Amino acid sequence: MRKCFFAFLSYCLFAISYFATAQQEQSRLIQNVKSRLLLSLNGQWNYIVDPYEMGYYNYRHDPFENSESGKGGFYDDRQQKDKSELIEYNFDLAPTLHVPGDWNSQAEILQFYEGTIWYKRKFNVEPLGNKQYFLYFGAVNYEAHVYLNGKKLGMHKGGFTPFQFEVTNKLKPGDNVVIVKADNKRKDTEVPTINTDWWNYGGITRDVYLVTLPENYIADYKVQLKKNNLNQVEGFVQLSGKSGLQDVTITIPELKIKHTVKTDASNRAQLSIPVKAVSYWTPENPKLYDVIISSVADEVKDRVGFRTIAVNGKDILLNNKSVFLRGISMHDENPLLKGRLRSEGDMRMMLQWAKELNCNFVRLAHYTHNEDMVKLADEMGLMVWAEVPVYWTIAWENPDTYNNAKSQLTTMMERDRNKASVIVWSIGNETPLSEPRHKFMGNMAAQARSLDDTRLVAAALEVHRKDTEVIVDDPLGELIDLASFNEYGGWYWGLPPDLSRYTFKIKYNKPVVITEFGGEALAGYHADAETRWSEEFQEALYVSQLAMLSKVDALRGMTPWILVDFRSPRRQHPYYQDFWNRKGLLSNTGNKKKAFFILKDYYEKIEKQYK
Ligand code: GCB
Repeated sequence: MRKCFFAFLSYCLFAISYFATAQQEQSRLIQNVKSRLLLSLNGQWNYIVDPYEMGYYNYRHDPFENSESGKGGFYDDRQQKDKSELIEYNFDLAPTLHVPGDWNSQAEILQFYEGTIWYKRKFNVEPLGNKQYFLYFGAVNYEAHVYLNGKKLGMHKGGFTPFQFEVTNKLKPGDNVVIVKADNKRKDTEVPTINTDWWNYGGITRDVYLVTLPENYIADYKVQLKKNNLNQVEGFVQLSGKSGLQDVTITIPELKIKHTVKTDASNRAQLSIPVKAVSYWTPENPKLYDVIISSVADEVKDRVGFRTIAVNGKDILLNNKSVFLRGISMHDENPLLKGRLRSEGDMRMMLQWAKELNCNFVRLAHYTHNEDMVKLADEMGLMVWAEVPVYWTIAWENPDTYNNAKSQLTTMMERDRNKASVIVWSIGNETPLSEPRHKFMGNMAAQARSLDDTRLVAAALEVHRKDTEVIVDDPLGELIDLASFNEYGGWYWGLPPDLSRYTFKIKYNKPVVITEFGGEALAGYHADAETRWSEEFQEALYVSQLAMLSKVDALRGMTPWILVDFRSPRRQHPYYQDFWNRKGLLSNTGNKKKAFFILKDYYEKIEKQYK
């Protein structure tokens, strides 16, 4: 009996672990996917809104996937064969949504929708025997179950990072059907958790591709300057599968570099290449070099900038020169569409506004933004603060929550490891002090450091106050590179004229970067500077903040909150807000508020000082 029980137990454990692995997406993400042979699956996808998840669960609320026949779910795309057959859905008659794009901004009825939507699209392919194929998703918010030709490929959680499934042996010549169940229900153990100050846009929000690769393709690589060394490129090339020992060549024609190395038993080659006469990447000179990586079977091209970033005492050093981070925070949202940024034009608009503000830095808050955004920052000369959605009150003691956060951090860092613009990895925002949180965040910091020693690690911390002292002493500050914190003087505490009385007490001898300050104004609403919600109030707040912050000796940057008004369910005032957080320096229609010009002038002065 006992034996029987143990056999049963070990069977269960095996089943659970098998199921857990089978459910995961493939781990090593294709580096620089856009440079590959792609079949774009963007465009119109049919969709079914499914608030009760009846396409996933049967009437006993058991998943169809687990039932004996495995039949009945919407992933099957069944066609009615005879008139009497009962099928209570039909993708082909269903309306369509554009991919990439959130659903909230595409149909009025979906504006507040949180739950499951099923997507379907057909594509045509003639798979070749000597190629490998992957289905690649730039991002789906939040939980995605992906099916190809009625079979489950797997599941992915996390609304802002890419994932892929190998489909080499699962494609059919001719028509193929991909179905995605996207579910954006908020849950307290997820990352982010249920409470955020942004819109929970659902759906397939970023590009979808079928990627064709040769067998033994170049899966991943890193080509960046070594830490603190302007004359040495360091990195690696990782080939897929069982590539065997072989030569890999890195060519940077403009630098006259052609460097060949051998892969080892794990199909990996380490790189260490001396370089000279490099035109270093800076915001003023966003120089990118063509880099070509080739192996026996494959070749991939990238455009890479070379720069170093470090801190020394109170200074931030870009290529060994002290810089001031003239930044602005932004969400991944086009206010004109009331939805996620969908195209290069949308992204350029946002970064161009930052440029007009005289910025050299952007905080891509509060989660991983589109890879194209970071590429544009590379091209346009904007340094980037990249962040994960560890925001406010995460389930600090839940191991799955930690693993999820860690995996989102890892994926972001792997995706963007060759982008010169990214100088800071942020592990979270305004996380409240407690022992479990400190452990969680300490592990996140260690993970970030273990993956990349060439960039800074930071987080947006909180402050507390005693009389007129603003105190920054969060123990997490010891583990990160910047004294980076949010403070809402003049809005959530004090009024703009009071700020001149405040001073900062900062525990660490590190460069100070104010990751948020700001206040709300409804564009076009004019009154005196004492009247909240007026442009004049916001303007006075910026004037007072900048005067107060200028007294901080170690001030080396800021990313005020925020470039443009953004949607948030927490912002309920029917007249001033109407579901918009109005802290933007631009309105949701792109009008510049008065405070925009205060910050712009301030940055102009700072730029001259740091020339
Ligand atoms: C914060 C948060 C940010 C909010 C902002 C606000 O501290 O980091 O996500 O949107 O304040 O407007 O209150």
